[in-house]
Amino acid sequence: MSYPKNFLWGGAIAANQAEGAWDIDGKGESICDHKRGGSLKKQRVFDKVILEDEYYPSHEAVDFYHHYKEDIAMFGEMGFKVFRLSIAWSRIFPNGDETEPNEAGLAFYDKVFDECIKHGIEPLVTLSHFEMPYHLVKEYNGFSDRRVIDFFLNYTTTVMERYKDKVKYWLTFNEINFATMPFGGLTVLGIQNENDEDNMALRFQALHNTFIASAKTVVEGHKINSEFKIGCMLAHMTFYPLTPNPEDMLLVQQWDNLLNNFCGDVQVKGKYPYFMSEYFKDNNIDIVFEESDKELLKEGKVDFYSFSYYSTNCASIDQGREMTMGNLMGGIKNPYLEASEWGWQIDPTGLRYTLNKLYDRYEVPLMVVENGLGAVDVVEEDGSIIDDYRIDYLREHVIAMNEAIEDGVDLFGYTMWGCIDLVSAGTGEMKKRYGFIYVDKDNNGEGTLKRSKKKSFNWYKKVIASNGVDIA
Ligand code: P53
Repeated sequence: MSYPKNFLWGGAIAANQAEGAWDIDGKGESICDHKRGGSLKKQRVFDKVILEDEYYPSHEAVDFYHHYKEDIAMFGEMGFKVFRLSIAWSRIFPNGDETEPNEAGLAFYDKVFDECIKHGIEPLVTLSHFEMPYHLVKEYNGFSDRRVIDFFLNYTTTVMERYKDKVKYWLTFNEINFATMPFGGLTVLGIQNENDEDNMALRFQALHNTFIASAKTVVEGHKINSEFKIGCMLAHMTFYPLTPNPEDMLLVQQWDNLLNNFCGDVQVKGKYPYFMSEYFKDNNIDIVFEESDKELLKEGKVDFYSFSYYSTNCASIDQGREMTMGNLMGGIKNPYLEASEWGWQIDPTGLRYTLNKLYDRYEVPLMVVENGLGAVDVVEEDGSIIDDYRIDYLREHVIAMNEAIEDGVDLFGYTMWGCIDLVSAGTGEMKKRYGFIYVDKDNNGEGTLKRSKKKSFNWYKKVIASNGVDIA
């Protein structure tokens, strides 16, 4: 086994899926606060105005806002070296376009980071995890308006300045590459067009503006503290050709370029890749670059590449194949893989492949900042939760990462997604659970919010204590 000595083991959450306290201490509404609960079969409804009688899972979530001490203590008990969380932008700038921050919001994260430090845990902060203040959607149509770049910079420099001695690791935009697909328009970029129609040209322009916001954050961050490590974050979508048909292979390459390599190249290499020119031409997209943009992208290259990895999918030019729900991509079922109850195909070997592929392309340190199994857990009579299926999933991925490290990949950390149960981003459910820590709450919002350890809690504790050796 060969995990490096200072490997960053830990877990990850996002503010909107865990904190709750959606309108407390001056917090403004964010995009997520407008989403109702759904399920695998029922899409989440987005209400432009929050309705009295509807249930919005983010409003209370698992109330990390009031339980953070207890939760971080449990992460400490597991031996976490790192804890990934996001700052809710609308806690700091409730509308997004104010000039002065909300002190109560800043004070909350001071307490959270102090608690992490007390337990020897390094915080890793996502600056934007699907959480733009909703006011910026309504008034500016999100990042389609360049003024939002300045609002974002005001927010990021405020928090980086405030926490410069407490936080060293930062990520700019969560799963930024979702913006290459229509559903990322609102989620990542904050664009909401009439009738919710997708406007491709506007979406790719907004993505460009988001790249600029990210690059400027990197540049300013390094000025605030030269020790900062600032990364990008992508939902890596790994595809295999369904058959040896060369057309399938070509399709994989084209999807990989658009869905993964485009955003990765801009943020790591600091320039638009050659293959996007043809795509833009074919789709009548003409990206407006302001004078200094090219230079900025070059200056604002990230220090490391991070990504989420849950599953893989197949691609085939023959459209009639059975689809899975994995990665919202409508990929095709792989006959060699099992899927989770939510249709996400489980593929640890694909993680080793993906790590090698990314390291070959970028030659920068990599971090897996999301990975895990969303599953239904059963609480036994005596209160125990025997989640062997989760342990099996994680063990296989821990082995795959180890193999990638042996292959020579520079992988420096791993944060398991949803280390404490939280609201699912895709479906809004509580019952799609990821945690080592169970939270007593159901899909309708009922429950005591009491925390308890699952079997995987002690398993992960051993994994960390042995630095990835004791994985039985
Ligand atoms: P949930 C879809 C596909 C891959 C990653 O997802 C995704 C999504 C969005 O649902 O998002 C990331 O909760 C995201 C997290 C999210 C996690 O994956 O749908 O960064 O916010 O919770 C898992 O099971």
